[in-house]
Amino acid sequence: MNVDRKIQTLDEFTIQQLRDFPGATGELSHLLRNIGLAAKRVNVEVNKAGLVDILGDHGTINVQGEEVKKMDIFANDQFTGVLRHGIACAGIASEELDDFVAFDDPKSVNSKYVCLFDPLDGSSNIDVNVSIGTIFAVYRRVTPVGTVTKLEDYLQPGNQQVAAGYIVYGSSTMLVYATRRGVNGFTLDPSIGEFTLSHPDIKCPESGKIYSVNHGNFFQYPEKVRDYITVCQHKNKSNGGPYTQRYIGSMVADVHRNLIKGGIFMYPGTTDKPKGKLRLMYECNPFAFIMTIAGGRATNGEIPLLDVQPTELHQRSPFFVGSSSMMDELETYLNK
Ligand code: AHM
Ligand code: MG
Repeated sequence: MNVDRKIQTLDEFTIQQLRDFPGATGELSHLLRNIGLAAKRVNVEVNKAGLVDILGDHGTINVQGEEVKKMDIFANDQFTGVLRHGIACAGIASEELDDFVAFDDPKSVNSKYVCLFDPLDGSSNIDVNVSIGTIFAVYRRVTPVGTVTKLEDYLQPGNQQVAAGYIVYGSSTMLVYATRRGVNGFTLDPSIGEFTLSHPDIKCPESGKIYSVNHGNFFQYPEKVRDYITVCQHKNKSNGGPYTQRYIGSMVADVHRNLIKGGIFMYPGTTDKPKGKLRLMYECNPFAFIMTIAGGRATNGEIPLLDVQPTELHQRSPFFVGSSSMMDELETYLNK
């Protein structure tokens, strides 16, 4: 088979971007390549999930007090493994691990980046063949290169992210990542086993018609959030409502769709869980960064999400993210 040279692989793309920065070391390209590699391995297993006995609860409870599926552990091992053995990552923090892992081999301590990730988000959807994903955030460490990383390297506000991205294992598998220069999406071409550039320079439409929220929790949401949701459901000349409600229950798939089509995704606090469900460091922050670079916005309901100073690796946060004009509309209610 002749490879069509119009295609651009993830590796080629990141290396080409480097050329614009003569002083760049290429570490970020390496790191993204490693993430792409782990994603391909996870993708193979996710696709086989219906065939082999890798489904089901692993029988342990993770640090969030939730049941862990086998695939969560497999994905965690893949991402941790490629980053540990690569040359671009000094340490990781994962939804599946209580504490961060500071790599202490000579290559890793000389790396300048740390990576935080949720290896398999929406994993309860695997059993029913619904899209799931991986989410990651990359920060430049604040401790000196040459030493092992410390907690302060991981507890940085989202506005310090160097890159963030996600992989959606769906009808096709896509890797989308953002740096300050833009957001680009790559679709896995299974025939050559490469992520290829399919969605260059993604911009989130300024407005949209989709709102995504768990309606089952409606009566547990703060009144201001309920008021906004009610507005979404009504005819409204100024915003072209009523909007369409779409909620998959896999944030990666829900926010990916809203990023491409325009929309708003919300996981507010509830009376039972005032801080909501989602984790700030490896679920909310990466999407807030991606959406902001793409022209949208994100808030925790009080301040821009990216400005939140984290205090714990696994802290939760209410989360609202989406098209800029829908976020404006939401905020008129939140600020009332
Ligand atoms: P997980 O990390 O246990 O997979 O949970 C995160 C997922 C998100 O992908 C999704 O948006 C949310 O949980 C759905 O939660 P709910 O069922 O409460 O609406
Ligand atoms: Mg998750």
